[in-house]
Amino acid sequence: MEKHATCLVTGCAGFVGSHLVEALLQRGHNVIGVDNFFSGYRHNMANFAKHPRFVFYEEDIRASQLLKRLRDDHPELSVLYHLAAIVSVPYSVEHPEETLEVNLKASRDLYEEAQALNFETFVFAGSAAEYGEAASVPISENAATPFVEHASPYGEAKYLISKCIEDTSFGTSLRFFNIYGPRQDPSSPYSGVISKFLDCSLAGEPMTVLGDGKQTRDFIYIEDVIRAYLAVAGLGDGALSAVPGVYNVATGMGISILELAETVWALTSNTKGVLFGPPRAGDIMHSVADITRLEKAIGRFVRYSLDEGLRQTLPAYARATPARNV
Ligand code: UD2
Repeated sequence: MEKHATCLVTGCAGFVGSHLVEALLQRGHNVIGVDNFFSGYRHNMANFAKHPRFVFYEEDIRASQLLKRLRDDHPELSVLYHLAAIVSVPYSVEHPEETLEVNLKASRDLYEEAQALNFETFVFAGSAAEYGEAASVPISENAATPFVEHASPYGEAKYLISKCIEDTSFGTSLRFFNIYGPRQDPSSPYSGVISKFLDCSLAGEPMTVLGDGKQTRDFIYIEDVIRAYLAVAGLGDGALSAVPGVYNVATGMGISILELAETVWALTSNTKGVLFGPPRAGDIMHSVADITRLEKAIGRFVRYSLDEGLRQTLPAYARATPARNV
């Protein structure tokens, strides 16, 4: 019999969170969403805000007794997807205390409360930033150790929560590399490079490559990310029980930023090409994941090549973008 769970998604108005909510609702689950619109947008929830199996709470994850109050309102709540965070690495460097309050303290409180309330699982949005500048690629999960020098409070906090998960064997941390897809916001100077390249190309502007463009990244399409999210909570197509542990989520294939620009250029018939800008402070050179551990646990979860993923993403950037701050 198909299992129908009640899931809490923190950060439900964000790029990834909103895709996760949609997928859970499509599969018949109930979803409680929490967001404070610090970096998420109400328009990201347009497809499901009025869905009968979705309930929204405009709350900060630092609010006292948040999980207990939600559980009191929804006694069947048993799965926690924790995506809410300060997501900008540069912002985290400028605001270390606020970052540690949200990404570390509030996250750890939620994790401990979920255990105390006997949740079935807690799925955490970890990051490739947990590895700092890795000694070699592809990067396996064991490369994150207490001795890694994190370039930002963002990376440090993500690592400490993943470590709690590893040490207690309750829940799952998914260490995402570079995610892309529709709804990724291209408007900030630190937005994901794919969202910026697509946005510029379709607006007839040149793409800006920061540095020499030889730096590599491992880009994964949002639908493949969601497949991993569902599977590790036992809500995917395969196993019906949660898969605890810490796992990389990526494709295992690296591409240089220059090659990425060429791919986008070919796909969009951009006539302006690229400009070169100064390298970004703190940029890491190579970031490509070893995904063997997650493939062993949930099977093949990467279905989109970069070219296919970009083709799926393109129409979302071609449409007139709605006002972004509503
Ligand atoms: C990603 C994550 C970040 C954190 C980090 C950990 C995204 C959007 N960000 O940062 O949250 O987890 O990994 O390592 O996934 N670039 C250009 N032109 C542009 C914008 C960027 O050349 O207009 C370059 C940039 O200098 C970098 C590469 O593209 O070398 C990727 O940049 P990014 O901001 O998309 O992602 P990254 O890997 O810095």
